[in-house]
Amino acid sequence: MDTQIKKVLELARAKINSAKVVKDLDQAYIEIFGKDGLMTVLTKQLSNLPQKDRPKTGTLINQLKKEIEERLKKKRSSLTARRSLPSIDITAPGKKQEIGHLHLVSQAIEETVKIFSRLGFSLQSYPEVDWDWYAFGSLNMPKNHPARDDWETFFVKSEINPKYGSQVLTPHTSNGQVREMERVKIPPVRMLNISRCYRRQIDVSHTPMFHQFEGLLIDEDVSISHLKGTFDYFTTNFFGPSRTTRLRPHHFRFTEPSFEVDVTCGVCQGLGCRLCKAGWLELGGAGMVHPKVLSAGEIDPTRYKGFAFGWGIERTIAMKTNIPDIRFFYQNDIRFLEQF
Ligand code: FA5
Repeated sequence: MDTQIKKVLELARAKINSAKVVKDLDQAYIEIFGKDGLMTVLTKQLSNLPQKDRPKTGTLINQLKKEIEERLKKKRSSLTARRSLPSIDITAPGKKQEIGHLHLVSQAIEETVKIFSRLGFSLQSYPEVDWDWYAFGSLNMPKNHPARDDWETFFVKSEINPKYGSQVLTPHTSNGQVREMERVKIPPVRMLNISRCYRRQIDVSHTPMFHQFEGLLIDEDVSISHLKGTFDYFTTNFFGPSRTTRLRPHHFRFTEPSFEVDVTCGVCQGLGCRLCKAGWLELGGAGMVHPKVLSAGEIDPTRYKGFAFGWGIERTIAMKTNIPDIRFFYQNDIRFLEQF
């Protein structure tokens, strides 16, 4: 009987080892423990043994059964673990990598910097959270100016500085004007300041966060014709040669005289259409730097003059590409962004 037990172990081991998939193992189980299986036949033979030999042989058969069951269990878990590994189909066609690109606002910023750098303007960066003094006070805006209204400007909870006042999220890039004068000290100044700005506004042409680019040029003998020439250079380079600008009288506290700058409409080329009504679209504000602002920056207004302008980047792009609603820029809809 001992030899038979050894033989059954050998045969069972061979069957278990040769199983390649779980189905093979199920078959091996039947061949070992099934109705006519190796173990079943072996166990039946126990009754043919003399009574005295039965307990010892019975124990051996039980040990054999346990060992075989253990082997089956191990093999089953190794086969199922292998089955759950991801299979790689090396014949499948490869997936093309999508190549992204800069957001259209970033593209416009890069282009704007390039155009103004050809005129000698250097890019500067000033705080987005700034003191009331730089955002308003130094720009000749009195304490009761409507731009300081809570509904227009985001105020930051901070200590009040005796000289600079409270802090705000800059509502425009003009906060860079006096900061740039303080940095350069002695003109000439040719600054381009591009930054995020914040106002409590939202509709087709307003977003609570938007970008402006601010130009500031200070030197001796600077006139409005320099300002107009600078705009024409920018618009022909940015929008194409068929677009021109015009200056329309306006009022800002920090420029005198002040203008709104219009560009000919891209849809009707200045003839007048539903979008622009009279052929012109507004781009931003501009003017000759107010003597009080030069003084705030400790620049002698009797010797130096300057011009400044501040345009919204989102609206400038919308005018180039005829986008009807600037809120699209920040909805992160890939179908919109992929078009640019
Ligand atoms: C100003 O912000 C002045 N600082 C511009 C300036 C600079 C004048 C230097 C003189 C000298 P204004 O509030 O008009 O001006 O804004 C300028 C431009 O910013 C607008 O024409 C528009 O293009 C853009 N803009 C203003 N508010 C928003 C907004 N909420 N969302 C998107 N663009 C805006």
